[in-house]
Amino acid sequence: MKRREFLKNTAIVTAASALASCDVQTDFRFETAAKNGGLPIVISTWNHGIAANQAAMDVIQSGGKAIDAVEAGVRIPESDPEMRSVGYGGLPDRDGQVTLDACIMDETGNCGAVSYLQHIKNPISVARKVMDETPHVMLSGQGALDFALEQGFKKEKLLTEEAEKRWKEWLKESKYQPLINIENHDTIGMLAIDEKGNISGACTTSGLAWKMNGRVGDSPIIGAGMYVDNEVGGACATGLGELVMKTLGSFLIVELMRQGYSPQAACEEAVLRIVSKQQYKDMQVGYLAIDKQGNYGAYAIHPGFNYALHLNGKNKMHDAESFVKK
Ligand code: SD4
Repeated sequence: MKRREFLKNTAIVTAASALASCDVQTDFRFETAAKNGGLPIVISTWNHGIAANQAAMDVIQSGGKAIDAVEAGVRIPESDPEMRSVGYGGLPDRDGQVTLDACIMDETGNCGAVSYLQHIKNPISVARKVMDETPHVMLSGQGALDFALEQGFKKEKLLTEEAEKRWKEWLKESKYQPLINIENHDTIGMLAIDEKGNISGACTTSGLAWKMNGRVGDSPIIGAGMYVDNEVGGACATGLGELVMKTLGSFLIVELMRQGYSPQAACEEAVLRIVSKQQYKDMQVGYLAIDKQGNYGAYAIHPGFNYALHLNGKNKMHDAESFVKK
């Protein structure tokens, strides 16, 4: 048996025993068929990924690098006040504060992140500055804001009238309950490979609406919300960050691909790690992955996760397969 098959079969046995020992449904099946891709490629989460992919692919097609492409791409939903879950216009925490998380990683393994950043419209560009201009990986809260202002970013009010109205309505009941697939435009996670075959990724969010003040999710955590290894591939996550953080999902997916899993099989295994141990009934997580050749994969806990794929000159939405079937 080839090593790759052996590893995959071992994973299936492990998965089966995990399921047998836990009270979870057992209609799990590996959708292992690789989704064939190519280069260059840009893939990103949810409907807002279409416009973001286009901005990223424009950078690549004009000879730019993947790292510049992913930054330019995710800035589009960040700057859009209609997007309730990313950047400007994002829904606030339960105290009415819009707090942003983002991370970015390039083909050399360099990375930067910000968490609990307030008042700055494009946290991904602050994360990029952390990567390029500091000896650190992550800045948080007031320190991240001070750094952004030093770097010339503008302090702005991010809570739009509409988001404030929604918050005031929420306050009437003040019930915290994460929702699955909110309106199909959640966190944006993006992965890209440029003409030179280099891989980069970005992830940015206003996090879960009505979270506790101070809560930071998976999106700025390198290896949780996003991870890239230029020898192997990249992965990114959306959904309930707590579930992603507990399993370090994006790092896991890249390491599985290093062992021979296809991007699709790696996303499925990462979802299985969650559902075999955690309550997942009302909780969504979606993963995207690409390998070095531009093959891609997507998988979620529940139906409803979709992603935008820019490949071979076409930029289209696709529905991801899921652990729970429709
Ligand atoms: C978080 N993962 O803060 C983010 C939110 C998200 O789809 O992705 N929602 O937990």
